[in-house]
Amino acid sequence: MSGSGVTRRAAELGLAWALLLASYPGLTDSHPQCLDFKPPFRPSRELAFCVQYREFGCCEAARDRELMDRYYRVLERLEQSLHAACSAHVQDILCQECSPYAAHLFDAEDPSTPVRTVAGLCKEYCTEVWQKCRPIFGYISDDQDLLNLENNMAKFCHYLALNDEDYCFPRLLTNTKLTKNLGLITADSEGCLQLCLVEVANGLQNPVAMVHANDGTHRFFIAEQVGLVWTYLPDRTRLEKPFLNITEAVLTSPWEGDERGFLCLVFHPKFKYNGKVYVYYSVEIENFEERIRISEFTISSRDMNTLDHSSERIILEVDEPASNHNGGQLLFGDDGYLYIFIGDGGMAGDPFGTFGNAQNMSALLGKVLRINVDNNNQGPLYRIPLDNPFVNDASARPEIYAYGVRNMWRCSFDRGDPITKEGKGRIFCGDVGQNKFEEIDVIEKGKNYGWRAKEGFSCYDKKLCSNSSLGDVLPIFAYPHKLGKSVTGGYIYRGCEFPNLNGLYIFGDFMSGRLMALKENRQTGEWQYNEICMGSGQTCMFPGLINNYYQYIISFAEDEAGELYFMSTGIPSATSPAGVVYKMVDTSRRAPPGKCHYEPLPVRVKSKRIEFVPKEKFIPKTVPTKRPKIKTTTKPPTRSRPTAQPPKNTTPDWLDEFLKLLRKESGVYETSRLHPTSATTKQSTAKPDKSRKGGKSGERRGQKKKTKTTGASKRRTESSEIQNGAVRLVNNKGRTDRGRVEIYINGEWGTVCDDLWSMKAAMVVCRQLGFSYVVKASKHAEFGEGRTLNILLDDVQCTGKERNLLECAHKGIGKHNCSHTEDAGVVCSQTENAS
Ligand SMILES: *[C@@H]1O[C@H](CO)[C@@H](O)[C@H](O)[C@H]1NC(C)=O
Ligand SMILES: *[C@@H]1O[C@H](CO)[C@@H](O)[C@H](O)[C@H]1NC(C)=O
Ligand SMILES: *[C@@H]1O[C@H](CO)[C@@H](O)[C@H](O)[C@H]1NC(C)=O
Ligand SMILES: *[C@@H]1O[C@H](CO)[C@@H](O)[C@H](O)[C@H]1NC(C)=O
Ligand SMILES: [Ca+2]
Repeated sequence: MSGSGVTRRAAELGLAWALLLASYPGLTDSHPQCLDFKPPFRPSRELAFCVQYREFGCCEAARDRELMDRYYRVLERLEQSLHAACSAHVQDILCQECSPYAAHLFDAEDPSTPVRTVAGLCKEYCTEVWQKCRPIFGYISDDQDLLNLENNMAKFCHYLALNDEDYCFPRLLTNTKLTKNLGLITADSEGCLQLCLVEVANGLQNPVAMVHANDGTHRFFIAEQVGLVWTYLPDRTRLEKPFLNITEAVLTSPWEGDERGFLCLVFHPKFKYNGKVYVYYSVEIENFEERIRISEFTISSRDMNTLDHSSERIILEVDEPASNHNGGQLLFGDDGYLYIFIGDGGMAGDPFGTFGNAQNMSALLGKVLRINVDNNNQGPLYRIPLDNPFVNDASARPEIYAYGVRNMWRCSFDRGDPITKEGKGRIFCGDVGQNKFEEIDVIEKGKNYGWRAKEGFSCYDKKLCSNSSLGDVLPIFAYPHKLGKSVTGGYIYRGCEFPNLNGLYIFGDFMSGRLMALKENRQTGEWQYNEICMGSGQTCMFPGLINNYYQYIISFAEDEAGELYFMSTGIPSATSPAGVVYKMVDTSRRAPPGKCHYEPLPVRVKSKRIEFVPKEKFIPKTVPTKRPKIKTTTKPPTRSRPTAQPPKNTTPDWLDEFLKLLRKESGVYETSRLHPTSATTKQSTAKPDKSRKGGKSGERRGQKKKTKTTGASKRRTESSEIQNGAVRLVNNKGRTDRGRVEIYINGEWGTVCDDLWSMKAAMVVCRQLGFSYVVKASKHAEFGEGRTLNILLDDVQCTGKERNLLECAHKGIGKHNCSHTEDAGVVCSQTENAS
């Protein structure tokens, strides 16, 4: 990329920020934030001093105690005669550190200005305190600039005022805009819950699943549809050697929307003791016949981060009459049994046999199965749990746990409320619909979920549907295809970090990219729907958070601690590395600091670590986006017409249908404009129809139109064409303007030694990254040691005009007399006077 290109991009970014600020003149959105740049919380112990912030604020009891000590020290120094008039002011002023708006009050959000020593005070209040209690400031603050103004009230109070008048103390206490709904999830005018994201992993090829081992290590394992599983350490570094590589055995293709492939893995609940892992994938046997296979693998005895690839034992195989609807979920229940969620076998309208597979109890397709894989080293590979619902029905397969399902794509067990355990053990599934409705089901033993008699709440096969012995269970929720065309089931949030999300079932739609939530009303048993959108305004303006994601939501995940993630991609092809894993973040309230702390058990690593480098960016947004309104449908549709064509039948028919669908969609969603013309350039034999997958183009949700041009395909070329001399800044503070300097030379990233490291060299780096100014040339590994990398440059001497560090004088690539304790860094800035 040329230098002028970089500058232009920087200029655009600057413009975007100017627009953002212009559209929020009075910061109309409330933005609670603590001095540590994190959301406020409810203290875990009662506060004794700053009691007005005991329900919600930024102080734990320890800090409250320190403030009380400070208060008494101020009073000790203060003349006795002033105590009566001033002690309450001293307390109020000190306690603003505990306000949920502390970051605003202390002007801590803008890193280019120093954090204040005294909270921003409204002019009237400041005047009053100055007149009555002027000496207290000398005991509260050590800011000489402030104290020098002490004799001039106007200047003094001007110094203490905030640019944003709404936020000053004490006015902000009575500003209903700021206090209303404080501590609750921010919802926009249409009730859309505003959440934010953290990028956790990227560069993945259709990441279909992310699971943990439940062994205390807090590792996570991400599976790609091609048949690769990667091990990630809790600090998000990836291990170079795959956990599993069965790409040779897995049947899939690069065609967008191909549903075949490696679909899931799950760790045995006693994995820690037996080392067993189960996987679910597509295979081709002779004559192009296809099957799904459920296999067992055992952990390698030499490396706890890889499976023993020779240990595979096939537990179960099921013939797949068509290449779509392969199901693909494995879960272990609290009962220790393995639950398997299998699709109806494919094509449209479950056409096989007399009334389809899903209602045919002799078929395993279209079912939820439950088997016992414990103690299977001798004897049968699995056994039937004695209390399976159909063990006594000679005409039914004994593995069946529930039936009448179409293509359940992503199911989860509810962990239950963290305190009461209420809800524990419920199974939630998203069942992909035919051509009208997508549904969410709660799976119970022996129950019929209706397909193909019903789709959602409505009849699909009228004859079956009117049969009084159907006895089916309706979904807890269904949505029409106006809102999305392929549901991706999620999780009930039961994590620790975001108390407001507890009990919300969060799921999405693969086609429309919509994120959604259901919350149970425990009195009525009804499920209340809310859409989830990316936080607007300042909601996501916390360090390290982003507010946009790629549209094709493939799967959701929970980590070992119960925090929630999802995976999506801009290009839904099994060979396109455009997949990203996001962690969901609610900035309305966090758990009290320390509450969610855990110590992962150590992991012995035998392969190379690949450090995580986030690529996604926060995108300033100004215009709230409109979305179509939801209406829950309980009425049967006027007609049900299977529109799908058989698979492996590449005709323009389905493409036409598909394109129509895309065009229709592009009319509906302002936020998500698809590019139908590009779909004609791709070949496909698997028919996406209204099934789990399909689609085209790398749109992002939660992103402004203006930035739309940075689509997935462009990003792809960027990442695969890193130029020699490219630099990146690495730090653990989630900041983009500072960090350890890492440089890319001949295919590897490495560090730079700080010998002779100067502002001029730092200037070269900052300018390269689009910043106009350099604040600091940092030395001695201020931003941490890049220990996993090689030290590539030393004795770098620049004039400041070079395009990159390679053009400066240096000792030679890889030649140095340094250690990582000398890693160089920079602090850059867009403005001249930053500190
Ligand atoms: C996976 O295994 C195949 C051979 O079976 C090999 O060609 C490929 O390079 C492996 N991939 C990785 C990432 O190790
Ligand atoms: C039910 O499924 C079995 C196994 O696939 C098949 O042999 C049988 O013909 C089906 N029955 C009906 C009524 O379709
Ligand atoms: C209704 O379903 C039952 C059981 O599946 C079946 O035996 C019966 O023939 C069906 N009746 C009609 C009218 O299709
Ligand atoms: C490395 O060499 C440079 C001169 O090239 C010297 O200034 C510096 O002190 C040396 N550093 C160490 C750690 O030996
Ligand atoms: Ca159903």
